[in-house]
Amino acid sequence: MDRARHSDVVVLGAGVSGIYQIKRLVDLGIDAVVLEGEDDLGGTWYRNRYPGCRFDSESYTYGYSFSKEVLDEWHWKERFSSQPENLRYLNFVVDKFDLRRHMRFGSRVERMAWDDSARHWHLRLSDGSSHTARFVITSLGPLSAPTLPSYDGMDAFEGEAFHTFFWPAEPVALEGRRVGVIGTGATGIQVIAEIADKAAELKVFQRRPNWSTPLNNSPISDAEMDEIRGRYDEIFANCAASPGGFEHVPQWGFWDKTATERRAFWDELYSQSGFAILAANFAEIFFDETANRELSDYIADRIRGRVDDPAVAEKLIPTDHGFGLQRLPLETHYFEAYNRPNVELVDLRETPIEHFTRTGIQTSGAHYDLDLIVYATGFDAITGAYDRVEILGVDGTSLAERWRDGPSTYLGVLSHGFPNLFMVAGPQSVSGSTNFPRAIETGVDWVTDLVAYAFENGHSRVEAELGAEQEWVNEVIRAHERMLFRRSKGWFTGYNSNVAGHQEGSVRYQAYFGGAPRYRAKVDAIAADGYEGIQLG
Ligand code: NA7
Repeated sequence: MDRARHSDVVVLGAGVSGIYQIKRLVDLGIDAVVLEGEDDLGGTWYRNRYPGCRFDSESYTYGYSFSKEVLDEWHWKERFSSQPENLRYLNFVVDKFDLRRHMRFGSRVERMAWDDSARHWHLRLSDGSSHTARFVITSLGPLSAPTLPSYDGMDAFEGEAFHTFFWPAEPVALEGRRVGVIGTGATGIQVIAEIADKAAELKVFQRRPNWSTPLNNSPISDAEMDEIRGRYDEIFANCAASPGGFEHVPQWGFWDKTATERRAFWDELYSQSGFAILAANFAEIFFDETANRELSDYIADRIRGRVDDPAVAEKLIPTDHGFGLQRLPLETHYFEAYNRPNVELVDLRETPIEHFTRTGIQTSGAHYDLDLIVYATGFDAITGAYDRVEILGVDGTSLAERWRDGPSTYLGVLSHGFPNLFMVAGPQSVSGSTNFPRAIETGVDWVTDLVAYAFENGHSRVEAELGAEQEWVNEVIRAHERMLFRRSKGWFTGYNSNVAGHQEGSVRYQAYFGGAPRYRAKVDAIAADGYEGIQLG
């Protein structure tokens, strides 16, 4: 039998958080390795190669803040950088710190079981090999478990078909081809806008429309980049002080303005870039239905103003949720795509998909002949990546079972019954609700300090206390229930029509919505207090 390799710490995943995590561990001289299932590093930015894939966060707020050298040397070329550039950036960081030698690619962990007598995790990889580790840190990513619909006959389709997550690395021909895209979330909206003028025909199969506003991307010149570099301390301080981890900050005061003043303010925000319209808006829009309704009406008018056919415009306007109450996709000429003669919106609420055929998709209204079908159908978000590994804790308890009705964590980092397992960007942390890298730096730093503390103090077993965990879950629930989106059918509330238990009517408390500053204050206070709520043995 294969002898298991051992590392003091195993990090799962070489994406944005895994890269920073291994950097911190290596700097402390801790024996650690990253196991990555893919053939190379990059996580989200390695996989999602679909046209139009890019940041919705300002590039310079998304990059790592931990290294002055990286900040000085890296030039972001666009305000919202694209996937190829983002992957280059991650490779640049990894090469700069020579981190690749701490990463094992093609190493997908299928099963991990806690051995309470040996006080280590036993990991089994898909190639049959084993690994043991005192501590396991998961950097699995919140959006790394793609999901497909299950329509009859999907396998019978003889053209090309793939999920956006698996868009091939080699160029995919679009010219002269009839393309169908299923899904109009953040991904669908990016890909549709980008390929509308490239495909011969584009059919968009839309179930529920999403609100979407202009990204307003632009290049970053050398001079601008110099100015950004000079401002990095301020930029990161601004991000740290804002609830969403952006430079945009919401303000209370909706009712202090007249309706005319509010419209003028929104005109201004609509022409700004990124999430300004969401995150620099009146705070009331997240809590007060009347305020949210007025803003939604404003955005609906904007959509009407951009789509030539009024009937199509109405189909693109959400009626089941208010603006900003699901993850807001940002777009570049998305609505104008529907003014093109080669683009057709197929409203699945009027004419549902009945089944697939060898040559396309049959709805209740028509048959659509297609050469390529793109599934932009989203992810089993936040907890899906955990469910896809068999994780067995104390007494063989399965994490997937324990979380069947929703995750239960202490601070989004630990889960009772699963000692020495630390999650970076885990469920019920702020990473699902804020500018991701800003949140993961908090998570990685905190986990690294805890691991170092355990080693320094000879603790070989670190477990969340059940009572402390329940209190945290209650805090997560309270923060969630205050917000208008509490019943929205989006991925950050755990909704996914294609995953059992995540469908309409189930409420899953997936992320902490109390804001990044409050989260950071909380976890820092707990660390300062000798890790209150955590049993160290
Ligand atoms: P999302 O936001 O979950 O969107 C998925 C889309 O796919 C959404 O429009 C769904 O419609 C649609 N969908 C899902 N299943 C089906 C079926 N069975 N039939 C028709 N349409 C379907 O995923 P994204 O990838 O766009 O975005 C995820 C995150 O990735 C994003 O926030 C970024 O941060 C990166 P529905 O709304 O369920 O009616």
